[in-house]
Amino acid sequence: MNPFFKAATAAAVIALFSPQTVLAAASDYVFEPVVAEVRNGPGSEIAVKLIHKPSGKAVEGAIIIRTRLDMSPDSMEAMTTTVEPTTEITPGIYKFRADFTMAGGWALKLQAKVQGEPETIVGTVVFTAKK
Ligand SMILES: [Cu+2]
Repeated sequence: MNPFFKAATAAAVIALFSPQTVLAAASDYVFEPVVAEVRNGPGSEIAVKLIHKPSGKAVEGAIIIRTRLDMSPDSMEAMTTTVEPTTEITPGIYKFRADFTMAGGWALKLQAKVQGEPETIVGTVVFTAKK
């Protein structure tokens, strides 16, 4: 194999497996709060929208595969609480019931699958729980 061809092949392989190539598609999606200020206390309703950034459209039918709710915005990452999806269906909006245990900033960390997108969508939405 001549050296030039060898280098070109190596470059093509790097391009194929580069993490940036993979991230480009998943990063087309962003989670946003429907309302960022929420009620502090158990059973508080919170909701997020999933937006496909290039089109600006809400994404329907995403499957939320993982959630974590913690107080990392207030430097209390170890403080977590339960968060459960509700059965209520509004297209493009994903609703949860959260048991807030403290007023302040809470981060809802999400992983989701979207049809036609092989990569897992990862996002963080910050809510402020108020009395
Ligand atoms: Cu806390």
